[in-house]
Amino acid sequence: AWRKYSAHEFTNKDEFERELVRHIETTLARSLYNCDELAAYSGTALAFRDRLIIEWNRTQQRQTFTDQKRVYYLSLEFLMGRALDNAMLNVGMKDAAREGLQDLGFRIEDVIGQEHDAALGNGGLGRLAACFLDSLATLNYPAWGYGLRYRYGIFKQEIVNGYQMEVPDYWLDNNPWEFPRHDITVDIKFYGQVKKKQDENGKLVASWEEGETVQAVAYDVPIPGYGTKTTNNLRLWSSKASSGEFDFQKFNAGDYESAVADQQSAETISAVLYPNDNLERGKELRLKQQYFWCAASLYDIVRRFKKTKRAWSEFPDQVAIQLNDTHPTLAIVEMQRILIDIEGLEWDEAWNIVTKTFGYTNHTVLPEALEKWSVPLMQNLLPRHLQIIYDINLYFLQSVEKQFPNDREILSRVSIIEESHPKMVRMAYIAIIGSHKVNGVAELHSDLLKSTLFKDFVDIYGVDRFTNVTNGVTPRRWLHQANPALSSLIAEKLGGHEFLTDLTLLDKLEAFVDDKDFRRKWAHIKSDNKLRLARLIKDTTGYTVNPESLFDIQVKRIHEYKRQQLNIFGVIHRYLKIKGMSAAERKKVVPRVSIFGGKAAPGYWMAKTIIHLINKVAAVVNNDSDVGDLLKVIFIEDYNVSKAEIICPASDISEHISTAGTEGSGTSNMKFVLNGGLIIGTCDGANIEITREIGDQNIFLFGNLAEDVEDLRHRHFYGDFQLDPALEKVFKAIKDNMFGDAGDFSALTASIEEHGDYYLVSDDFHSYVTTQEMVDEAFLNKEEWLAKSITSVARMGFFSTDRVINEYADSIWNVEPLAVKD
Ligand code: 26W
Repeated sequence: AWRKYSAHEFTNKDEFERELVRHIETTLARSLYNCDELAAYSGTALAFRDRLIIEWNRTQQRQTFTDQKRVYYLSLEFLMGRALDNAMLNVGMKDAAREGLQDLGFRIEDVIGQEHDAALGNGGLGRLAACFLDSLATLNYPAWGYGLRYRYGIFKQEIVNGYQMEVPDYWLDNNPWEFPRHDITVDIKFYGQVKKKQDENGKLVASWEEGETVQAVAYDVPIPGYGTKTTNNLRLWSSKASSGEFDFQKFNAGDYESAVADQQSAETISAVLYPNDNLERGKELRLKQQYFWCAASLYDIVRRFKKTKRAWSEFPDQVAIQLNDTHPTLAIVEMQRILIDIEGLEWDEAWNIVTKTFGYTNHTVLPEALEKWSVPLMQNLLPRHLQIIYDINLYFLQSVEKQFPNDREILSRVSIIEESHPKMVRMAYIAIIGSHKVNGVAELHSDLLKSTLFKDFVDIYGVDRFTNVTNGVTPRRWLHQANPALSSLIAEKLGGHEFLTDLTLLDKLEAFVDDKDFRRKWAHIKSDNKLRLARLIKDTTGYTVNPESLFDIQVKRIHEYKRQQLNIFGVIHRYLKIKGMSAAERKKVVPRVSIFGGKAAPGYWMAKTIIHLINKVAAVVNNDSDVGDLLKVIFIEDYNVSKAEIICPASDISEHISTAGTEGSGTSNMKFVLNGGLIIGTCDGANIEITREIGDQNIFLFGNLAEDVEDLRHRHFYGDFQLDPALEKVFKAIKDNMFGDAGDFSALTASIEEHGDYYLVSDDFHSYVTTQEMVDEAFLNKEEWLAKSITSVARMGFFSTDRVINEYADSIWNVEPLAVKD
């Protein structure tokens, strides 16, 4: 009976055209005669949206009906990128759309290009959440994402005179992918006081009174699985003023301005994504965002659970909540508050439910990224939550004291409250204490968590609470969508596209490594992808690059620990070397294009200095006729998901060169290798497991190991520091104003020469430069290089988020996919 109402499904080109025209003429109220690319995009998006929403409705019905355990993924960031291409591929109607659009005179690529990226994230953590949603739906898990509907996503980066400028990213106009649910709202309270009250049974209970309320409104985004019937939901909360009598009274009293001001202040909560990556600044508005989103999401989850009329003890059998970093840690405290203050459970019973429900993923060991909130701030904003945190801490410390009766030190080390001025609440500790599993995102990272940051907690809880789930990427977006030619070539060899849902099937490619014809096609595809990137570079920077050159790419957030400075110093070294060569020697140089991209946090001065240096070096090198095509330096502005889809398939080599022990996992390393690029990298994050999978002959590793970092830093600190001689020459060139005013870069050189070289740039410089020379050498042997490229792709099966999600499902969430019959 359902089916006959789904009139807007289309199953072929003609039906697609019918739907497209219907949307253009009626939904958009446009005439076909003045239909531009933007209208064609909107019409196409609406046609596909109809399909998604039909499946979305069916999926939600099915999930409610079968009533099995669901996963809720709480993330402050979802870096989704564009949705249309993804919807077309997942629904499997892209060819119909291509032909239909062609009939109307449009190229599908141009239509797809009209869409604004949904950029509700900073970098790796946000994109990982988006890949997870794709895999959850593809694997038919009943799963919801919960996040914030920022009015402004990550800022748009413009480069002006070599400097980064930030422009607001207002992205919501005409966004067809979200559905406002004005009927799904939650009132969220802030401030106020806690009073003790007697309940009906005469028991003393805490009551959180007065304060201000802000309304959370749900916006739903459908998440289609690839080739499955599951379309899951991403629910994003938007803030607005509560429609209570509060503003009504002000309004009637003639205080119109202040009523409007209240409304604006409420809307501020979900206004903007914080652009800091790995730096916590302790701003009140950020804490408000976190509580607003956690409280709204939990209310929603609890409301759904209560409809089933089950006992509270069954909550952990119905609900798994995963915390994407510590940003949603308040959800633990809020859940405990709901259970004891509102539902009337005893503390222990409630706490048992909470810890069975939550899991916590840590993404970084950088100390400056660990969230701490000042006690006075929390006291003011969330007085009841602070009390509960104190109680969690009290019971926890009591049990630690029992376990380690003669150890005074451990109590202050593991206390949730840091005894500083002001006192601080350590969010990671709440997350550990309130979860049944804590995981890192790559083997080395998880090992470091256990041996350093969270060592005491391993002693307290045992090692079983701590686990590793190595990251992955979705092969749908990062192979099939970003690199359709390679995807088809692989499908041709493997006899179909099954590898897109079972990436381990790629291993069958190894049989073709020596196949001449296959190699030729493989090489062709790489060239085409490099051409595509060369066009993007021409269009956005004006520079012409030779696509025959070795494309060396480093795209990621700009951060000292990721060491873009090491890369650009290496580029300067290369430039100086070329300058010193005879014409005959220059003939032997392997032409190279060094490509950079990435945003600096607006307040991160050193990162901005690195961008500035890259651009100044580019200006000098690219205009030096001595050098010509032998070296080009490119900074691609406004690196984002849709640009990554063009960039990742176009690398010969990409750089993942963080100081050993600092990168949680890295995920672009996987995207580049999956697209047939090789890697130069340190023994850090998932580089180590990539090496294990693809073989160490297929990757260029260099640099000091994580186990040596502490000692090296210690030696620098005590004055045992020798600037690498080649790096010294690079610094001399900078100081001689070769790249403009040396004063602009003095903080950068000083951080290495004078301030202890915390990130070991000098220590790794020699090894980096010589490894780059090995890269040049290897690139000369085209056939060997191709063999490495193909072999690597064949061995990348492990790095699919499908594998990752299945691991979470088995070892942390204990959830099963929902079987769907056709
Ligand atoms: C509180 C400020 C803040 C903001 C964002 C602190 C930390 C973050 C994120 C954890 C930064 C991030 O994106 N981390 C990256 O997460 C990826 C997915 O697991 C990993 O691959 C990267 O190594 C890690 O840097």
